Amino acid sequence: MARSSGEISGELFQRYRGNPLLSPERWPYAANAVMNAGAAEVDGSTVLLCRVEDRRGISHLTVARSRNGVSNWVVDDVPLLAPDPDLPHESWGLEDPRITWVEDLESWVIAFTSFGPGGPGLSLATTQDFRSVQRLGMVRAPEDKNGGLLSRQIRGEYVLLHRPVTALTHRADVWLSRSKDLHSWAPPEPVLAARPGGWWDSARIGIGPPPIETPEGWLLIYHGVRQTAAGALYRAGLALLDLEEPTKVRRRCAEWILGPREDYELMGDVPGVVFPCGMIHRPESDELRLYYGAADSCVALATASLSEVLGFVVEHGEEDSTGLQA
Ligand code: BMA
Repeated sequence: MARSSGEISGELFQRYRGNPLLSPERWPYAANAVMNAGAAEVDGSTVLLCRVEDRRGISHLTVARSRNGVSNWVVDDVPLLAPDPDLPHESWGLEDPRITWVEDLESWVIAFTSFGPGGPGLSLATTQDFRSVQRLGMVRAPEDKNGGLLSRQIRGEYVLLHRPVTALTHRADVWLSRSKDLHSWAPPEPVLAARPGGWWDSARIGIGPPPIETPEGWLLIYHGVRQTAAGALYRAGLALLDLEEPTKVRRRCAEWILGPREDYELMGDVPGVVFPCGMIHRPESDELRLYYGAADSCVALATASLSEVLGFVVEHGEEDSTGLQA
């Protein structure tokens, strides 16, 4: 695959030279922006479930497919998931999907933000083929977003990472909730907190793609926000969560691993945003493909070697001492 100059500079993730992969200009119907796509490998093809913002400002989720995951994208003419007029909590749009294959359900589980007058909440849906979906409804009330399910149960429970904002603390950190049936959920438990002061991830954080299971732990790529005089800067960082107790942060890297730098990340509806929601691991080549929204306008790709990323986070990450205390 053609890679950009990151390869020479020694960065962990290298941007695909053909970025952006998907943009509103090449969409089959009128759209303002295409961004923040969840990713899945389905029958040998890559499926990106894209957040598409229409020209009212309301988002829906539409599938784009590619045999090689980088080019020749074929985009559906109609959304897979669009706001249901009978559901007020979806009336302002569906956003930022994350996709997890859950073996014991023999389904993909899609976690997405459902936005309505009550604020952003977190909803789930399942699919077997990305051609039809079954809604499970809103599972976390506003304000909550950035949800992603782990791919297996832990001690008989599904685990959902998410980002509630509580009226009490006004903090925007990563928490997790557990459920035996994906319908009733135990109260959230804290996982990873925004770091105070001058840090790149000081204003708020949220997961990127659902973490992937590795021998070292759940590999988590998360987004962190810093407020600047020019607005919010969205970057991505790395952490490792304990395999059997994912509230324990085994490692967290100090530096971000991907931040806005290229024109398509710096210019758009919201300049200075990289927002990963999809990740695919290709074991045969050790490759990680990270699909991310850029400047809230298009979808881009960066790749890395999983073993290098794991080596990096184990060597350079520190045990997290900034996590929220329960
Ligand atoms: C977040 C989400 C994302 C968006 C990002 C930057 O709060 O709404 O969809 O990409 O802000 O604007």
